[in-house]
Amino acid sequence: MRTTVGIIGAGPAGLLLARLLHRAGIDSVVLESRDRAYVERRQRAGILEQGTVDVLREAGAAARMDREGLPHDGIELRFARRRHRVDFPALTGGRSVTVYAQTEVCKDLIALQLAEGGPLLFEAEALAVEGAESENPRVHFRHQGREDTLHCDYVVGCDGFWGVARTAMPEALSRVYERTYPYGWLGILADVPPSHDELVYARHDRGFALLSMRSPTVTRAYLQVPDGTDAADWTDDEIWDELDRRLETDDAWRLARGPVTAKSVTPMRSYVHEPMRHGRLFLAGDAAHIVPPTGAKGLNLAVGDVVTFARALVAYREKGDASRLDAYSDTCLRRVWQAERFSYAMTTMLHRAPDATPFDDRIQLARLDRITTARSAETDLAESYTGFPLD
Ligand code: FAS
Ligand code: PHB
Repeated sequence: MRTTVGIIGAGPAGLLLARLLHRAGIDSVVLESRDRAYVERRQRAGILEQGTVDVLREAGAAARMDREGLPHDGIELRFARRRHRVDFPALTGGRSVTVYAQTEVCKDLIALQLAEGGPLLFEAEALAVEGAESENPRVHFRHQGREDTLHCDYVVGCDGFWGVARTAMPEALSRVYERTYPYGWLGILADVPPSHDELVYARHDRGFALLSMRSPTVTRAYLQVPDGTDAADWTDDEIWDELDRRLETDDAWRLARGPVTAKSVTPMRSYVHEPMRHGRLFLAGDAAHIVPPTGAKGLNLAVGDVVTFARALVAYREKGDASRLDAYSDTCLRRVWQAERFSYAMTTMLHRAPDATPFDDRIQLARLDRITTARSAETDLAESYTGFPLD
């Protein structure tokens, strides 16, 4: 099998890359180890930055997002029973975000790829990447019980944190930066209209809580839980009771409860692998970096990486200018580290560590007080949340 760009992984990074390359007349093949149903069902991110929305529109993949996505002009910070709204357009000169689930983005891109794009092989597991330092790297993969090789000009590893691509980066050239957190998120989906029209991020002495949504009738909510928690240890009533406690206010606001249709625990990690390129092998998305979800950056960073790669490859093929390809890793890492900074700041400001002292509590409240009383601090949050410019 032969192609120009071999893409490992059909998450948002791999699928969007295939779409952008298709639109630029560059052929690619996507190898995905799981089946279509799994990829389309896997609950993950829910917030699209302005830049991501713009890219999906440019790629002709936004019809359903424009119909069903929920534009949001702000979020609410909640702490010490206080409520503070962060007005994105007012603080950023017009930027906002859109609530449209990652599952839906993937469904839209898969449908387009199968209808118009190059090969997208499900249940095709990449086993190894070879020849990254040569002009024709190869991906060995297993599909329908048979091993095969995909010969490429470039390989882009969009295979997530547990993928195979990153293992092909020479250890001697690799630098890893990591932080793990002593807590995770217990996330639920519930068939009940969201109790607030924007996302609510709550800092509470009992731990963090987030009220999000998937549609006008489906609530998505998260609770900070100790690392290693099993979702089955929490009854639905216990989850609603705890959300009620952590989202408490002084006014008449009330949390509406409903049937929980899914619950799972997500561990929290900050991780960056440098560099994001080795020869003809490029890493994009979670294959190269992980952010804790508190800043809603994961999916959006993955989009940023593949936009940078696609534009760089087009510049090289059309103008013979390799400078953007050569700068791929540095360009992405500058954006990645800003997202790591913001996600770490939101996480440490809003989550209560098991060994937190009264001093730590006060510092968190002081950080929140600063954001809610100083326009400069509030603007930094709004700019970071709505997204860093794509190159
Ligand atoms: P993905 O992990 O989405 O996709 C990688 C793909 O590669 C997968 O389909 C995988 O099956 C495939 N693959 C792996 N190994 C392979 C191999 N050897 N061969 C072929 N295919 C292979 N972000 C938020 O903003 N909000 C959230 O609430 C949120 N929740 C999350 C919950 C979880 C459990 C996780 C893991 C992440 C969450 N994120 C969240 C972050 C998430 O949105 C990621 O940033 C996003 O999925 C990254 O997209 P990709 O880089 O495409 O990687
Ligand atoms: C979500 O809706 O899944 C979501 C929203 C905001 C976050 C994380 C997750 O920060």
